[in-house]
Amino acid sequence: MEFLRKIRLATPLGLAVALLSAPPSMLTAQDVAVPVIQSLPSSSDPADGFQGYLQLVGAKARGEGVSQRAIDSITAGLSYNPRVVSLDRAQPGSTPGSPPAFWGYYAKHIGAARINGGRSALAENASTIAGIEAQYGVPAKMVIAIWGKETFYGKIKGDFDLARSLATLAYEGRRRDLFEGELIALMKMADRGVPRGRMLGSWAGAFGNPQFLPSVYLRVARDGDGDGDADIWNSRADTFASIANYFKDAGWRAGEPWGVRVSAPASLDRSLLTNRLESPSCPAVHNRHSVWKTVGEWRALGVSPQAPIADSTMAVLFEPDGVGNGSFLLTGNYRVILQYNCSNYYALSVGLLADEIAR
Ligand SMILES: [Ca+2]
Repeated sequence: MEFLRKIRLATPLGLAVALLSAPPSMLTAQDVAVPVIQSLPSSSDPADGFQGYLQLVGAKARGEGVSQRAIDSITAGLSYNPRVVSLDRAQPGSTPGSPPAFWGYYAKHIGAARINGGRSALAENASTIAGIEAQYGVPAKMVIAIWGKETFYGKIKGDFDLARSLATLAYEGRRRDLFEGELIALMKMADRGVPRGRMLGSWAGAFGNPQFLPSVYLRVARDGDGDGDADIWNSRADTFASIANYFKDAGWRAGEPWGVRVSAPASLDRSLLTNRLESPSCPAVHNRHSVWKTVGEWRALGVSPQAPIADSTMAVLFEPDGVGNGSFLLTGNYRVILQYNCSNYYALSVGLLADEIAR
């Protein structure tokens, strides 16, 4: 079996299946050993083929107009990083059954240090962030909250080589389309003049104060301080402008909150409020929200907002930990936070952190 296991690891899947599915009476070790061993690489190291794969991605990038110089600057000397793959495989998947409690998550991720850090950041950058709020129509507290949630106000940006991480994750193949596209986007960043030495970030390829992926950087990063460089690693003004531009691009409506805490009567029949439309994107997140109603309609059902919100605003009801454990009305702007990271706990934490920062 050891022999067959090696075949399975080291040969193309189709060949291994053909060999393994042959009737045992037709196979002897010698029958299969000669042709198979000749086609095997010298070891079953997952890094075999990595350099060849980089050549293929380089050719694709050339087809998209990336310069040879940028391709070389990203791929030269690159090696497969097994640590990135083990980190990726250690990611918790979605577990069936009841989701974990929101308030436990919130207490773990949004403590006094993050709230106080946000208040200080808002005060220290008051004039810069006010200008960006005026230009993009996105509240300063939202921009600061994203910065705080993503990198603890710039303290944890990651020092993995982005090219190496993205190339490894693309080659490993579990989500090849995503990571190969991001690797080519990184090459395009090099063509835009982003220095190779600045290209550091998380093991999963997100970088800088806002933890953008390369494709997001290309689409929404902005120069906030006017030096011609969208430096979201080192410049606060560039960071704030880029986060605000992300929100604006995702459809943030100025003057509308992300949502509000509400008190909702226990007698409210939640079964009549279930949303039966399947969302095309991350349905598990959206399925936990109710149908849309105006705030005025919610008020008529006895739902009472704890902060100002216009009666004409459309909102869904969300009770992450069930009836009596915290209720929220969420607006279209909550969906904008979900576009940053499609997780209810992420988006709700960012919204509540923003409100605490501005309190
Ligand atoms: Ca700049």
